[in-house]
Amino acid sequence: MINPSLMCADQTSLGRDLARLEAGGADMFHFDIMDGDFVPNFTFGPQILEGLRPLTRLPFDTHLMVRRPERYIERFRLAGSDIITVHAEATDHLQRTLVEIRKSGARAGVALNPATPLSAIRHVLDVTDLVLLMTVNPGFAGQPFVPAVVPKIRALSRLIRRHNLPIQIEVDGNLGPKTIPLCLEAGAENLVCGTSSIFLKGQDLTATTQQLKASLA
Ligand code: S6P
Ligand code: MG
Repeated sequence: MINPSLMCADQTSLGRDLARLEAGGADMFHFDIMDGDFVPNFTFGPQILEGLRPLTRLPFDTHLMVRRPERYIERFRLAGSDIITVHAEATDHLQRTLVEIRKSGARAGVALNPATPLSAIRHVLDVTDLVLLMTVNPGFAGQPFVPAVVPKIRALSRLIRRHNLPIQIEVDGNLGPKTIPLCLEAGAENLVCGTSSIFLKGQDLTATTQQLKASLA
């Protein structure tokens, strides 16, 4: 799955970039929501998703980098999110939060920072549809890849296969020509793509998305 991160798009022309990415073969769109507290940056609110929702039928994948994300599930679901992912580090009641996401009608995702062990989600896998393993520390595009996450992807992939769980592994952060093969080989299925692969300076978004798709085929 090719999942472009809209925070890397031209912020004055999100609708235009969405169409270019879809034309290149994007499978879904990744929205990074930041609260200036859990991570030291700000991005979109639900109005942006609501505005873009009529422009495409592709799923909206919402990555909440927000403290106490349980407060915003309904807002982002109503704005058009198909997947809502919360950080295990950001909520006191992770199991309840994931159940609430499913109840809203969205698929429930849980994200882990590079330093957070897999044991943090061991007991919520039955209420999880997607696990997002961060390969950078969240907050910004264009950061260095954390290689220690690769064995974590492999361990999660083994766990999922061993128990035959219907859970997708998503990875996010500095995914480019060198790091994508490592993540795929370890078992990642959903690639959040930013400035390391699709949003390349001066290059056409449709072409870079097509090239990435072709390189994965
Ligand atoms: C980071 C955010 C990500 C970035 C993505 C950018 O906090 O969750 O989704 O947008 O990592 O990609 P890149 O290739 O610039 O690291
Ligand atoms: Mg993200």
